[in-house]
Amino acid sequence: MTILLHQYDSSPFSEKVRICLGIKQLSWAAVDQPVIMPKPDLLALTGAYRRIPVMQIGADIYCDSVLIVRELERRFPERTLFPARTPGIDQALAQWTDRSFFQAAVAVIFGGLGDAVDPAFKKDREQLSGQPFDPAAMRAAVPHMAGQLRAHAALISEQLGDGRAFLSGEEPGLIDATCYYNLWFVRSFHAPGAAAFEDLPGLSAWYDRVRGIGHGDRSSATREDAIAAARDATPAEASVLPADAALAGQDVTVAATDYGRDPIRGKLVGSSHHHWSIAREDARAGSVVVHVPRLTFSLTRAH
Ligand SMILES: N[C@@H](CCC(=O)N[C@@H](CS)C(=O)NCC(=O)O)C(=O)O
Repeated sequence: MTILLHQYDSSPFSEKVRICLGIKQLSWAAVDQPVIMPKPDLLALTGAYRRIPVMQIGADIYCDSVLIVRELERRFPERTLFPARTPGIDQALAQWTDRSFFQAAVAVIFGGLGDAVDPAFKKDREQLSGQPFDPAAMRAAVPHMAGQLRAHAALISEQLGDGRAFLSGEEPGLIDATCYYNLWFVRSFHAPGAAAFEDLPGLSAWYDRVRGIGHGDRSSATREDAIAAARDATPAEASVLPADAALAGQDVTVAATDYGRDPIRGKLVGSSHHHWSIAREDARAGSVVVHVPRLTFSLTRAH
């Protein structure tokens, strides 16, 4: 079954996944979704989750880059994302890159762009985050945030200090993708912001090596094709952890706890220490199972 990645090209979290697809040299198809709401074709698959990226394999829908890369490694173990055999700590690194490091990159980009940001985008992101999108405050924060960005990037430079090609050693892995995408985001959307990091020893050469990995064998598919692929497929077998037995088959909601918290409703059909799987029916996509990570999501029994 084809790997479909619901994404848009300017999405940094999608870039994390695209580099992982490149490391594994996989074939996949990009399904481009809108950058702002509404996203009816994405929500037909996820139920409510609006963020990007989302990976679809048949009728299995994987939300959040953290769970997407875990699932890629599970299904396609060749060319491992964990070349140093430290999968736990490598995946834990997302709690750094996707939060404080990402926030510094966002602040440098949008503070630098200032009033050039599209009003519809601003309004959408205010709804997404529940916070005002305030260009003046962002601009005022740029000197501090550029310093933060440099401090984050200096950790990458330090890791490269012994002359290694990639962050784990001579082979690229998930940690290269997770550390790379924030710098890619700044370089791509507010090039002057890259002054905060590009002179750090080893950084630019490593950046070019990670960029050189590429995105694997990319094609594209339409949103209609993706919905048809879900409708024509049967979700993979799932099982629930013994600790979650009381919730098995029950109506639940799961939602992100940081931003874009729209709750996904369905029946709990699978779980592990790392994820929950929710079965739902959709008028267009048929029977699908939506998978979310446990970390940064919550689960509530529906009443
Ligand atoms: N923790 C999520 C964060 C995803 C995220 O914030 N994605 C951005 C785009 S890179 C997003 O969805 N923005 C709002 C939107 O596109 O509607 C992940 O790792 O996938």
